[in-house]
Amino acid sequence: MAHQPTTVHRRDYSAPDYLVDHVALHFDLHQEQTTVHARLELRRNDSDNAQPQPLRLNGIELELLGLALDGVPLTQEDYRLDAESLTIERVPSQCTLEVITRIRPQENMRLEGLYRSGAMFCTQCEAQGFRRITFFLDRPDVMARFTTTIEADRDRYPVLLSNGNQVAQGQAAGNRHWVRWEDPFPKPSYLFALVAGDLACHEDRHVTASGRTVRLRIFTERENLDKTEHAMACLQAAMRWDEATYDLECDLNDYMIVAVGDFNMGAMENKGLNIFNTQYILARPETATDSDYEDILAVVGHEYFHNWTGNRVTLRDWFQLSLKEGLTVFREQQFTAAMGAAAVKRIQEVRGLRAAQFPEDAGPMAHSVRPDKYVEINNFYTATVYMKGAEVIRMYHSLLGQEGFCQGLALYLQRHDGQAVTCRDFLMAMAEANGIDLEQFGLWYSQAGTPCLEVHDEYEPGSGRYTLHIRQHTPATPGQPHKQPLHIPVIVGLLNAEGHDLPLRLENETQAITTGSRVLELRHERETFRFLDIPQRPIPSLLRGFSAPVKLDYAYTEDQLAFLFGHDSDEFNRWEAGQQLSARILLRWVNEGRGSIPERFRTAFRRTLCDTETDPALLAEALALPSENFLAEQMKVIDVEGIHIAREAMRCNLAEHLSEELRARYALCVEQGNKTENTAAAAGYRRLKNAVLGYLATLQNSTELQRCLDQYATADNMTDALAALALLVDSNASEAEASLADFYRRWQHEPLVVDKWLRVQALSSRSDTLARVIQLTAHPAFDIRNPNKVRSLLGAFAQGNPACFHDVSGAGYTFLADRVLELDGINPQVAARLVTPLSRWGRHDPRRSSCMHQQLERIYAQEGLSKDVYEIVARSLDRAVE
Ligand code: B3K
Ligand code: ZN
Repeated sequence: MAHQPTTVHRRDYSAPDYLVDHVALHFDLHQEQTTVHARLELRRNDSDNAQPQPLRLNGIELELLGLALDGVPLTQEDYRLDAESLTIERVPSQCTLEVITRIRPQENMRLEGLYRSGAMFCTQCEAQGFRRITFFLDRPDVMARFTTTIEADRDRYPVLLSNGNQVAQGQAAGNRHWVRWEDPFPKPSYLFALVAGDLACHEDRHVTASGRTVRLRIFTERENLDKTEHAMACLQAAMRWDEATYDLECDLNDYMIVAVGDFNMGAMENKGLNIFNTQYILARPETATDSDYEDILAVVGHEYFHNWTGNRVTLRDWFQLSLKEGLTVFREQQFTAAMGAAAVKRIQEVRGLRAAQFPEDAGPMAHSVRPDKYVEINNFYTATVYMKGAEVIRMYHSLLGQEGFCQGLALYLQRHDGQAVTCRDFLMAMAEANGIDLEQFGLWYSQAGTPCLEVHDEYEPGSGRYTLHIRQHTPATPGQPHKQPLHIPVIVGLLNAEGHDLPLRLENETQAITTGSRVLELRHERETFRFLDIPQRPIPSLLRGFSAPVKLDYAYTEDQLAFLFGHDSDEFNRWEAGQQLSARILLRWVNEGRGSIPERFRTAFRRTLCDTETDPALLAEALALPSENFLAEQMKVIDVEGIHIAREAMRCNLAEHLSEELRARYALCVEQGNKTENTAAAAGYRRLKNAVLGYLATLQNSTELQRCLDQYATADNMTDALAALALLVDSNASEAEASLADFYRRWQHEPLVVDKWLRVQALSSRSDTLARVIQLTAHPAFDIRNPNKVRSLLGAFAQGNPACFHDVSGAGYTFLADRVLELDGINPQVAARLVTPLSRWGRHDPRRSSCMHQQLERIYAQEGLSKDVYEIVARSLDRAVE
């Protein structure tokens, strides 16, 4: 690395020197180039200051064609231009600046700013893409009213969209036309959006609680119009839910969504004009799985909820990112839970948190929910900011209850509507609306690392006293050697020998809480809670619903875990006990050599398998063994092979012993699935059926192989077809090739289905997987410029297939580093995501860790590395980023 890119620090924040009241944009879109004419109405922010600051506008890779101040053209002596900005030394305290720039969207492979996806133009401005469109005060605390005129060829781009309301349109010379949009709400530039294309539209409407009609439109390429039903229903459901839950209505007459095939992330909440990755909009049962349907509900909801938590009230600076993201993820979680299967949702959230955020918090990239510094802000759209951020919001909710939380949110939105604010403003609103002190709670924003709770208990039979001792401890993280105790809500219940919740009365209380659970609030390093009138030694059910993002250490016996797995009234903790129990056995096998499966575990597993009362989707979660990545996190030095072998052995062993029960359950799921009309119920049966099929396939006999082939051949939905295909690919059976070829032939014209075809091969545990992935990078179906393809093939391989990626030869690491370097010249944002698995080098055995380290060094030494990749690699190698 020739020079070190600069680091931005949170402590250096200062208010903008200038504000933009209004901006008029005119886009002239052509195939080879686009001209952008911007008219900025500027005002000095510090007008009392006698020494006015120069006007400095952000701008990257823009060709400046013209500049005029209050109508007077400026010459080169009047301004300074460098690679990232345009500076004018003196401007009047109120003025109009006109800027004409030329950009080349068709060459934009970074997919930031204005770019092309297929035959259309679209934008992505968050976090700092707007500065690639025109010179601007591209920071979230500068909120302007936007008027946008788009001019383009009438045939190629009949649809021209931007934020707000369409206010005018007309024809222009040369078969061109134009449309003008006006956004009534002031907004930061990161929420600006533009789309131009030959798009089809699915239109519907929503009548708000107060009786206003909002026109809803989802735009896609024509061939995808038949896949927008579900997304539309999700949008309407989200609108109703936010009205019913938080009394928040859509504030626009028009709400538009556009689905594009080339997108760096999931979706973007641009005001009134959301732009989505096609993955989170398009679905038909034949092309999308049940989990795709669920993801669409979550992401459509998420972007809609941002309209209040993010857009109406926005961020002062990018360090506050979790203010909108953590809060909006939490709102999305509440919404999807309300739409069905709350416990399954919670399990998946916690699985995700443990798979992505816990390792981040324990590695070189560890940062707090409100980070203190960054080199490239796009690197901080992390699991910590999003997922741990949502857990922080959930803890407010646990402490305040739904009503108190609602009051706090209402105060926050009312107090800060139209403003750009901080995480602290949110905390103050929550505290004031509820009349409580949340100062200590604020540490959740500034302290990185996953706290650990060590719990001990004592029971005094004579007096009926049961005592919980809880000690909290947060390990050091880079730059934060010492941690302070946090304010942590721990929801607990106590089970008697029959498995029922005991009434809970703490010392000094006159009445017991009879609902079974209660919130214990930790504030000090050590806390003691003494419960009275406990008739017998109870089994504690701790951290119900995963009430805080912490690790729990309580010396459960395996019998107790099996008991909780069978009886806990908290569905999350039932699942959790099962996971802890199987993890315990598996880790024992890894460390001490394989033994037999304890009878109590097999019995518990059988009971789950034969349970016909519980939601089948929940049973599927309970039958799934902890992932290899989860098990890896529990080890000091990760034993990749040992974990893989132990986990496969346990799956086989369970299948061999319970093959009758598995077959019966498979048949029952098929039968029940065929009978039901209800799509959610049918999805539940499918999930359980495919979990069961996974066990049966480990038997590797011809009956089970045939079962997979039959399911693949007869499936009328993608969920069943893909589940069977994945098992066939894993099985090494000769038929697998034919199925893969069949799948590709059938779906090669559906990019999202081709993504699944790539992913299923990248995730295969077969020993030739790396060779196959390498081959696939040369297949016409793969395109390194398309982020979905990169994530499906390369991302899935490096993150989701530890056994193959960590092949002891180190070939997986070299391959990944090569792809990172190749992609860095094309799309740095996606390249930086791809490098993350290498950053965990410190967790592996000496041989692997030195191979991984070597590849990081190789990337680091590359000339002209992007800021994005540089930052991740430098931090991973512990090279100071100050
Ligand atoms: N706010 C966007 C993420 C933008 C990422 C920029 N690198 C999507 C979301 O969280 O809703
Ligand atoms: Zn978001």
